[in-house]
Amino acid sequence: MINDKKVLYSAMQATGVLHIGNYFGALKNWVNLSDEFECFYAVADLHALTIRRDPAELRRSARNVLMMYIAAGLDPEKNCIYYQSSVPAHAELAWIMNCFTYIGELNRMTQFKDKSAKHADNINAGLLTYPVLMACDILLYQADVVPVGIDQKQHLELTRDIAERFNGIYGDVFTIPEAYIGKAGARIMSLADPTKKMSKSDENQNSVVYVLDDKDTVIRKFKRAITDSDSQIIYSEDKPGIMNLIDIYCAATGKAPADVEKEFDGKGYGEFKLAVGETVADALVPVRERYAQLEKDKAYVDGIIKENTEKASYFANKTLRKVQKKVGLPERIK
Ligand code: ATP
Ligand code: LTN
Repeated sequence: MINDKKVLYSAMQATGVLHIGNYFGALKNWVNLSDEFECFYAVADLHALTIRRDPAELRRSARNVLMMYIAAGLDPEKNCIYYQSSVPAHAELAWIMNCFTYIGELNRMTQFKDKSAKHADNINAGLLTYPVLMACDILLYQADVVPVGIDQKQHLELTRDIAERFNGIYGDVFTIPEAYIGKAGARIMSLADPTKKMSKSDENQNSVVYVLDDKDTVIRKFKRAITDSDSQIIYSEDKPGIMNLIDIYCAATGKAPADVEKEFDGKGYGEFKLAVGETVADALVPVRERYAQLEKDKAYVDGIIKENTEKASYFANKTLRKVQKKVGLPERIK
């Protein structure tokens, strides 16, 4: 507990600029949590290093994610927004917790298996120990709840296992976190292949709608979205392309799929795609405007980063010192 509130922790990898899946599926839902929880949101830039990156591109995407947090409406006075790499306690605890995690556990992680298959020429140790660093992100802040997508649930279960193992040996050092599955955030699929999720790292730019895309680009991408050859707007597993567009429309308007079916009854795909494109583009306008302001105000953003890094470091170091003491590392002489 911090300030009598439960602690909430989440992060996004700095692997590219954010898209509407990140926004509607995660970020937009985070905005309403800051009254109930003491919230920490990191930009996971260390995690992004598991894949070879251009240094300038990594720096840009880390800054993009951080500013996007604020532009989406996370108040940086209430939410601690920071770069993971700026709080060295993450990397320090990760070494210690690596020694409490079994290779067998890490080998079983489906993300490791998927990413190893995708990057067969670079199966580095970081890819394997990725979930340990993620566990440390969470455990350092004694987080109670962690909002994550379904793909990260296995990592959260591992986090609990490692924390319980450590607590079993040394006493109650870590809070055992729970996955927080809030109001169902839509899982948004690729516009080019509605069986695949929309992803930052997708090479096909037309399959992904970025939060910073301008109105014309958003509309053009939706016009080109892959659908079936039928013409009825029905929410059905048999029509994954249309189902995805209905989900996106619902996420942008707050409507239910049944209402959307009624609204577009008797209308064609062309009209529907245009409506989705316009609605999404309009929903993104305030975020884009706020982002543009932040881009101009470097001093303001830098000030936020400095303050929040200090706040994060304070809580992280408290846990790290406790762990170091428990395992028997020498006390640091100040
Ligand atoms: P990458 O391509 O690098 O895997 P990503 O676009 O899948 O990136 P993450 O950094 O893994 O994004 O996820 C950040 C957050 O956004 C997570 O909470 C995740 O659940 C959510 N998210 C990512 N993609 C989608 C999507 N297509 N639909 C809904 N939520 C999503
Ligand atoms: N692995 C997560 C990003 C992430 C995270 C975290 C999420 C890094 N550290 C801590 C929650 C808590 C992802 O790929 N979405």
